[in-house]
Amino acid sequence: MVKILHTGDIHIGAKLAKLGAKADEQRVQIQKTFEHIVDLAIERKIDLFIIAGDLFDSNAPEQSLIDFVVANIVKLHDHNIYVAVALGTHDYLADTSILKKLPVEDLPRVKIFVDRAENSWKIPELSTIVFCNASVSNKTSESPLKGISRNDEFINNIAIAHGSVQIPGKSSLTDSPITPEDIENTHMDYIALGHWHNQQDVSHGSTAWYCGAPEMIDLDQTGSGKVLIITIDDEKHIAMESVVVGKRTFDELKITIDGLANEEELISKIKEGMNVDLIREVILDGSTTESFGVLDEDEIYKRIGNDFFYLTIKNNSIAGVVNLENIDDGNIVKMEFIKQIKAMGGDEKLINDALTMGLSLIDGKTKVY
Ligand SMILES: [Mn+2]
Repeated sequence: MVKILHTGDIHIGAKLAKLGAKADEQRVQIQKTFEHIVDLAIERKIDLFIIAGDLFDSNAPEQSLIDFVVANIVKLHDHNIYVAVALGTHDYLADTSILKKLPVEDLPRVKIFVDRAENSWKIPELSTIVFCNASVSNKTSESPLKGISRNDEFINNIAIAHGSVQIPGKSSLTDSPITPEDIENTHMDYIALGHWHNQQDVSHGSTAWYCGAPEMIDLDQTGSGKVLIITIDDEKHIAMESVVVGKRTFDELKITIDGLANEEELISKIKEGMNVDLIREVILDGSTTESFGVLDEDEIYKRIGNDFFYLTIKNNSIAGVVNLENIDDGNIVKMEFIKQIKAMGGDEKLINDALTMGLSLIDGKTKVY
């Protein structure tokens, strides 16, 4: 039996620019979550700890971050846990590669796959062999599973690959592509994948999963915040367990503004399910009614922004206007246009449509009922 913890895409040192003033706090959280995963591995008596690429966010992390990672790898090693680390697309193999320089060469239970010529690691104590090709570039059309095939001298055959499983229309051919056939043809017992930040099962003949980023690092991750614990028993039955380790979560909330009577109603919709560890992106569309008045985003941030870890509003809605007298914002072209269309007279709906089209061409925001 072998018990594996599979994580990856930790992105230690990520800039997290999209989180603005909250970026520092989340950067610290990424480290706390990594420590938590290490403690989980010790507590759960893991045999093999896998990092499937992008441990670091770049090849030039600060020294304190390197020391932090090394201390945690040593901790795992000293608890008799084998540690296998793959390069990713952010910390890929180059002269400047940070993973080449980690001072872990004296640790017999640690393997960092930085040598293209040496893509397997034999662990007789666990009757296990681990395969991994080092990523030499962050843009390649070569499959990271290239040339990997089963070695039956070992009971458990595990591969690590950082790349993009090919889904028609969704994935790029130069993004370290992995086809479903690549997965099947390796005949591995388990393939630990990294690169996608949402946890998912992509098994095809061989069992293969993306572990997902353990902590939120970008505003597109609804399936991050977890690691996988895989137990392969002596009969080769595989038990998969997904463990939540991340503190912050992300969600996207689409709200159509039509039919909302006022800002109060909009705020109560935005607040649904809120919590202080939630990063929420609200996307507004539709157009406001007359009673709604002018949407004041700053006011919303001021009132409920602090009830989330981070709240961001993408306003694609248009402001409905009934009373044309109220839209004099000093734009001469706009006011002249309104004057001339109104002077034409005739069918009211036709005039309103003409005003709506013209005004939205001028300022992109105004609709006339
Ligand atoms: Mn990544």
